[in-house]
Amino acid sequence: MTEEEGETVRIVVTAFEPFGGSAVNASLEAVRLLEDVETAVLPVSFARVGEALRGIVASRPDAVVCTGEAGGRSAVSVERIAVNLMDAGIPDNDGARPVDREILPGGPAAYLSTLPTRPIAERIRACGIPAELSYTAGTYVCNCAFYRLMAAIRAEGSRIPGGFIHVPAAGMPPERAAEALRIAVRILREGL
Ligand code: PCA
Repeated sequence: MTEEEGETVRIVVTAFEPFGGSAVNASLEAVRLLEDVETAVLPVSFARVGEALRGIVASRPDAVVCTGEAGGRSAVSVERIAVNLMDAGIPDNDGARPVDREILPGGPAAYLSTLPTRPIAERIRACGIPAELSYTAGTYVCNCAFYRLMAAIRAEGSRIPGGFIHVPAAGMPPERAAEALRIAVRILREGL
């Protein structure tokens, strides 16, 4: 479809700024290489990331894929579940370090990704890039962003696909991580 036919599909892919004393974030290095998607950089802030995501969802995109880097993982992790818990091992970029706290007090215990997670992981692997389905996005800001994204989509009464993909913090070249994200975006476009 062409733009003239009014069928422009808006897919927003977010990355995170560096945190924890690092000068770079692998998600940002990868997302910078993407073409034909809208991109946004999220703050590594428990307090501020929700507002940023609500703004993105309120702009009525057709899909939102959040990405972040995962230390200690060597494969692209297609996350399936966000939990209503903050347990920060290190302070976020605002100096906050919540422990044993709910993201949304009284909110649902968890949200599931509405991305086609299994096809995404399988297609990335088929292209020779290590990828896996993951059942925890941790309890730091990435999980919080994933949870806030799904809550925002729900609050808008929207049914758009949304979810989270972790790329390895180290050991995977940005172009390879970007290729994995392009595959995810392609699958989303096929389904929209
Ligand atoms: N990774 C962190 C937060 C930002 C990022 O890129 C995480 O996995 O929670």
